[in-house]
Order: sequence, then C-alpha cells, then structure tokens
Amino acid sequence: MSAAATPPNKNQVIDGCKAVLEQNQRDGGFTAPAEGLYPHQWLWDSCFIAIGLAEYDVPRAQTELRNLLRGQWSNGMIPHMIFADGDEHKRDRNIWQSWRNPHAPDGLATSGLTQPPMLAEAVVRVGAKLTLTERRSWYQDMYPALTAYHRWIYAERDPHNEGLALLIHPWESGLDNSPPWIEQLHQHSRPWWVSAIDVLKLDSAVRFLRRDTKHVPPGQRIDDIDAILYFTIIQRFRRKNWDINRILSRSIFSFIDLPFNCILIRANQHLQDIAKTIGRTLPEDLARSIEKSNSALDTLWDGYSSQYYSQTFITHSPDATPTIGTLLPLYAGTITPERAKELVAMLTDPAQFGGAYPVPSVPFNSRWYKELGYWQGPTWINTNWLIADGLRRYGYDTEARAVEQASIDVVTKHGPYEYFSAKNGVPAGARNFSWTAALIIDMLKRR
Ligand code: 2M8
Repeated sequence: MSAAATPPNKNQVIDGCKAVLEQNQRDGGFTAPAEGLYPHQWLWDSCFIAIGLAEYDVPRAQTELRNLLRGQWSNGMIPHMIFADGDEHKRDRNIWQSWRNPHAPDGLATSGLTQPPMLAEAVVRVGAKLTLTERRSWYQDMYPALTAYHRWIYAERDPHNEGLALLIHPWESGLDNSPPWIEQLHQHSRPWWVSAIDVLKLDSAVRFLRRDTKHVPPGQRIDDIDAILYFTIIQRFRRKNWDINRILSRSIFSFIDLPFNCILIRANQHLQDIAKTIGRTLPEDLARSIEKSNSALDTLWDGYSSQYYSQTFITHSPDATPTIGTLLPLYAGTITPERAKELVAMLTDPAQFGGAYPVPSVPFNSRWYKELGYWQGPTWINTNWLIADGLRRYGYDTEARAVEQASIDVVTKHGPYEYFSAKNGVPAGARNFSWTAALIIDMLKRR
C-alpha cells in the first residue's frame, strides 16, 4: 500500500487492512496488536479490532470479544493483557504473576491492571450488525460480564463514591507515556538503584529488558529510566499480590485520568442501552454510580483555561497539561453544547490540534510536543475514531468527516502503521497495526 504510483482505491485499502487482521490472528482466535512487538491480547485493542471486524465478519468479532472475557477475574476486573501461551512468553507471564491474586482466572496468565473500558462500545457495534433477535441473545451473553466489570470499576477504583475512577499505573490509561503521567512519575521518589542507574548512565545497558526498542527506534519511545520505573511499579504491585487495598495503602499513582473517565461514561450509556434492550435493570449501586459519573466529569473542568484535565485522586489537583484527552469529553457526550464548542475550537486551531494530519496526541504548542514521540505528539487512529464519534453526536458532522478523511488518507498513503506524524503523515511505530487496520475498515465501510 506504500509508494505505488496510483494510490490504492477504497476497496484495495479495505482488503489491505483485512489482510493485516488476518495476519495478526492468533491460535484460539484473538488478534494480536502487531507481529513481534505486541504478541498478547490487549483489552482496548481487541475492542477496536472487533469494531472493524464487525463490518465484514461478525462471528470473528464476537469471538474476539469472547476471548477477551476469558481473562476476566472473578471480582469483575478485565485485565489489560492476556498473555499468549508458549515458552517464549514465559518471562512476560512471570513479570506479572497474576496467579498470586485469588481472583485471577485459573490456567491463564493475565496482567493485574485494566485499560479504558471500550468493551460496551464494541458489544454495541457488533450488536448493530445483528437482527433484533440475534442482538438480544448477544447482549444476554455479554451483559453479566459487562455489569461485573463496570461494578468492579466503581467498587475498586472509586473508593470515595465520587463517580470518577482512579488509575494506578500509566498503562491503564492506554496512553502510556502521555505527559500528565510522566509528570506524575517524576514527582515521586524513585528507588535508589534506579537513581544509581541514572547517575552512572547505565540506562542503555538495561535496554535488553525492553521489547519495544528492539522493534522501533528508541528515540520514539519512553526513555529507559522511565521504562524501568514503570516496571518497578509492576514489581511493587506484584509483591502486594495485586490486592487493591494493599496497593492503594501506599501507591505511587492514584490518578483520575480524564480520557479513561470519558470512555467510562460513554460505556455506561451503552450498558444502559444493552440492559434496556434485554429488559434488565442495572444493579442499584451501579445505577447510582453511573448517575454520579455523568455530573462528576464537570469537576474536572478548569474554568481558568477553559478545558478539562486529569486530577490527582488524593488532592484533586488538576494536572494542567493539555493532551488528546482534552478532546475526549466530546466522546463522553455528557458535556454542554457550549463546552463542546470550545473543544471544537481547540481541535481546529492550527496552533493546538488542527493541522495537516490531525489529531496530534499532544497539541503542537505544548512544550511536551514531540513529532514522533510515543503518545506525545503523533496522530493515532483510535483517538481519531473516538473524537469523530463524539463530534458527530454534537452535530459537528463536517469536522468528524475531516478527522476520518485525514485518517483514511494517511493510511491509504502509508499503510496501517501504529501512529503518524501529525505534521506530515510520516508513519512510525509498528507496521501492520491491528487497531489502525480495523478502524480504517470501519471508517471506509461507513462512508
Ligand atoms: C501500548 O501499551 C503497552 C502496555 O500496555 C506497551 O507499551 O507495551 C499502548 O499503546 C496501549 O494503548 C496499547 O493497548 C498497547 C498494545 O497496542 O500498546
């Protein structure tokens, strides 16, 4: 799909994307995000993948999501990774040791963290391709797991009943090294031995521990010291057997992540629709939390700079660093049309999020902006998809179409890479990346 003289037509792009999803399909029927770099099953990747699959292979989309539920813990948590079998992945499984927690599933190794709750959206998108009878039975199937998951989010991650979920590790946000998370990371003390590695400049010597920099240029990814710090948090949580009470009693992070909470709010709306379709009433505690979440988003609004921010959980202080998360209240769909208008103005402003290949993961005018820095500047197709969906619900059809068209153009030109420069569309990260392929299929098929 790259340097051909005549650009591929719509059907050829779709076929190329389908071939990527075919190639990334693994034994047991889950789809890996990309060959080599990401060998396991990831939560929100599988949801985006199912949304694309639903456009041409509904049974496979259903299998993708059912496979994700294999990993659900008995307390309702859906882990962000289900590890692939095989000796070559033993090290990954051992880093996490999910089996230390009594809620973890038997005979399956998972992570001990979650990721943005995209599952309800994926279930509904798949449901939309079914007849009413089939849809009801699909929803009946998914409802218990979904309800348990949303209840777990509130039970474990909203300990003060405020309607906002806290996250305990940057990986839970899906936007791994988004600036607010790196800022939080740097505000906390680090283990002495990490400082020693830093002072002695031994960081590149520990690079062998990383998989990502074996596949993509190190300059595009999180630096070695930060990567080590991410792993030290995992080690610490593992020592606490992934028990949330022990983790929260002395955690590095407890952060109210704006994008995660926007996705949660939208997922709640889908869950309510699912319940209604099958004549079920949501458990009272969940219904109350959902109600709270809708209004709690407003507490993340900063009147001074007229935008939403993530906050620390303990002090509720905003982390005033704009990122792609700034625009995701559009996707939540609960903000006022006036506020939506302010966000659209930021989206289209060339100094912030507007430009040739929108939408940058960090605005151009931020001191954090890094053209090809992982989640610190490039355009990602999944966040474009979320923003386009939100724009449409607020009546900004032209803007939604423009975001989708930019996504389609860049993938038509270069193929379904993991991310792209928002300035000139240069592709980067993993090639043949599953959620890019899937969401481009969805965007093209809906045209
Ligand atoms: C990235 O995250 C993983 C850790 O979960 C990694 O860096 O190895 C993120 O882009 C995340 O959003 C994504 O789900 C995952 C797999 O594509 O990769």
